[in-house]
Amino acid sequence: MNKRISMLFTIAAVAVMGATLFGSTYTQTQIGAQSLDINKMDVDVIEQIHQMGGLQLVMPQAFAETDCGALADTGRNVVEFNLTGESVELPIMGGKTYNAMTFSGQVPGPTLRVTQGDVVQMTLSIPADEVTGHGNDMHASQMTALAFDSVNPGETSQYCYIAESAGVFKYHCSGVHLIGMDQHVFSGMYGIAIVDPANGYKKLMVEKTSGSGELDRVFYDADALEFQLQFNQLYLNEDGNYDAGAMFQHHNTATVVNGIQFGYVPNMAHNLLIKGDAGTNMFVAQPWNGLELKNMQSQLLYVENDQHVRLFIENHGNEPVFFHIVGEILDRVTQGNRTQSAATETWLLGGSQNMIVDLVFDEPGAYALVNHDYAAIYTGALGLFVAGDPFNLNPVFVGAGVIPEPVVSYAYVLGNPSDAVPPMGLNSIAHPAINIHGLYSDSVVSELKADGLIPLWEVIPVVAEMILG
Ligand SMILES: [Cu+2]
Repeated sequence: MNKRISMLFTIAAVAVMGATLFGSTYTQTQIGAQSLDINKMDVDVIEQIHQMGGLQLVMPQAFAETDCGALADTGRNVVEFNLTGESVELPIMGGKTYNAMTFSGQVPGPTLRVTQGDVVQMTLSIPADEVTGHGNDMHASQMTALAFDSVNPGETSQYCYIAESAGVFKYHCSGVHLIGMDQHVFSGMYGIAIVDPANGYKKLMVEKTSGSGELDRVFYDADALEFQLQFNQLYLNEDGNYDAGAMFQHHNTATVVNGIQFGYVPNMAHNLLIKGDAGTNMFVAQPWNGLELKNMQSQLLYVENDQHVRLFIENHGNEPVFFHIVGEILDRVTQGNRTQSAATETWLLGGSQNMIVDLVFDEPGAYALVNHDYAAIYTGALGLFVAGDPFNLNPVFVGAGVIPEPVVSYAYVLGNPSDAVPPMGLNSIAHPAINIHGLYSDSVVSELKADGLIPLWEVIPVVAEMILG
């Protein structure tokens, strides 16, 4: 049945149902001479809907598929976003693994980045050998929720929408016809879509005092070095399977940032460079500490001093996130494309809520990003930004010939972790280098390596050799 005809049938079915519902008064008092056999109509309507495959199957076709063709013809920029739904086993802290569900073999799923007004063509494919169906509920869209319904193994679904609103938006698996949605999301099926404002981002204004205390304003260009931080929880039993009972009681097993507990803390290479001994931890929590952990080995987030830094933050979890950076003030908080606060210490994100934080790290140092809920801090929601050269490593790197001259950020030597770096968009400053870090399947790691990202587990021994002679 073609789309136009099926849509007409839908309209006809609704009209007939309306006549049936109002029939007892309308048909008999107003058009008594043509009164209908209501009992007979009921049977016809149900039979008609049944023949069409049910209303649920007709409506997505009428809205989603038709729109893909129509939107592309408007001349707008069309961005394709292709995802697969895949169950894989992924590591968790303590040398164990858990049974993860992923978008495209990684947790969180790939980040979509578009500009306000773009058309997004979202395609979700489920491999034939996948154990369950999956769907994709895209918070950046405004369309019938029926489009987000699950896709069976071996099948593909597609919908299109216009990214009308700027900001950060969650996307997540919708389970199998909504059943198991919690399991799929907490097993890893979540990600973000960043929609850049059509006219770009605003300059950042920071109030400062100077001289003997006069109030001054410093303006930073809209271009910024950007990171993405996605908060969530894991609810697991001993076998690494999702524990719904624990979720209902809000008893999480772990708190994760970009899928990993304590993913952005020092590792043995940092111990060696800063403490002179790979085995002496320089930080209280270093669980992902060893080259054999490859892309799972913890990494640090490097920024320059006096640089405009922009953070895209989403709370995918069941618990609030009290976002705070120890030793820093959040210079600007934006939600949607409206400024919510400036020069604030902490900002609260409820479940499925997001923000953009703009800030500048004035002094060299290590700054801890946390969910300032102590239960979250101690179960994994803790990472470190390192600004400038607080450990005086430039002479070490230059002396060993690792770099020709001092650098303004360790990112120029070691790169920033790939899972914390969003795709480039309007007003993005390119990261000096990016290393392979994240909760990835082996095939994702191979792809990133082929794309030229740095496998630090191969590079660090070479750098260490250069430094130690
Ligand atoms: Cu799913």
